Amino acid sequence: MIFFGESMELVDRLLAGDRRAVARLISMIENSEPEAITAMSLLYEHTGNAHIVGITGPPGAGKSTVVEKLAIHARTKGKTVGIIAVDPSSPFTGGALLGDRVRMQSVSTDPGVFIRSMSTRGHLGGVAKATNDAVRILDAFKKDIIMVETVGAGQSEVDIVKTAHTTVIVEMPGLGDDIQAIKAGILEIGDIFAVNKADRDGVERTMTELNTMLDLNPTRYENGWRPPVISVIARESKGIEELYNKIIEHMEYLRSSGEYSSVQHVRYQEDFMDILKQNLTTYILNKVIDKGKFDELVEQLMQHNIDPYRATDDMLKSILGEAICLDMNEKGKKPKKDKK
Ligand SMILES: Nc1nc2c(ncn2[C@@H]2O[C@H](COP(=O)(O)OP(=O)(O)OP(=O)(O)O)[C@@H](O)[C@H]2O)c(=O)[nH]1
Ligand SMILES: [Mg+2]
Repeated sequence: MIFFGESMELVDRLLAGDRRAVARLISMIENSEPEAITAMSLLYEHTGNAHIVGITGPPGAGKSTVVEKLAIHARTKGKTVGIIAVDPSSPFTGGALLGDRVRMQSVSTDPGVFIRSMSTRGHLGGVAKATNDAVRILDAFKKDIIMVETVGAGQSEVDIVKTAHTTVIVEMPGLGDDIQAIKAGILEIGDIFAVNKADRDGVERTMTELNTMLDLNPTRYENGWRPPVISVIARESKGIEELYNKIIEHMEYLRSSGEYSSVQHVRYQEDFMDILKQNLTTYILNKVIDKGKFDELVEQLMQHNIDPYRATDDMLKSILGEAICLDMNEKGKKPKKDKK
């Protein structure tokens, strides 16, 4: 348990550049410690400066390698870097070859780089919210570019990249027929497509396919940014400078076109909504536990004395004092069919 003064001290240390304070606060977020909220609230005024880059794509496409090389390149440009990997199998958590991990370690000893992996398990408020908080912490920690790596598979990954300014999709050649299905979802969210492992066969074909699919569906960018498709050999740092330049170009485009404010609108809206949802859920669930009515209703459900919709309505009515189940008529019952 830490108190207000301690939260304040933690934030002061973080703002003064203490890496251990950053690690501690992210852990508090991961463990859903209520005291973390005080710290996050105090941090808030120091956030809003970082360029947030989502890096996603299929498993093993080379996302971590791309992230690492981008970080090295960004450092040569004098930028500080924060990296968050939301993936249990990522090299950051030790799932990959030793060689990758050693290289990661060399980046992580650079005081201008902060790397953190986040487990996808066990977040009461959802992994997207925990990640957003971690991003904000690194933002307040004055990292210029924050990269968030996720495996592009489920909804939570999409939620995470929704809050990025620039989303890079890392692809690789040779995904076969599955590629159409995979791409359908990612075309909507990608600002830049990096086809990695260009040292292998089939990179041209993958690039052509991506370009064709982008051209088939130009509504998203007809008046603005057309997502570029570039080839990369991350392992050899080839194409990394071009990728980095595209990321910077995209940010400049966002600012000069005014799209930045609509991206920010979505980011702040999602963020606010996440916190609202989490607090509301906690509030309601605490009441459910307090009232002890939950078990009673489960019993009735088992007896088929009540249906789950009606049970939810009853439960919420007893907590909030009003019906919020909109499908029910004014008596709170389904209308009976007229008998003929
Ligand atoms: N041939 C080739 N292999 C590469 C290249 N870049 C990365 N790899 C290898 O691909 C494998 C996966 O790379 P990662 O960077 O861990 O890929 P990832 O997308 O982060 O993987 P997950 O996080 O597990 O989904 C590793 O063995 C890398 O060494 C490349 O440009 N060419
Ligand atoms: Mg990875």
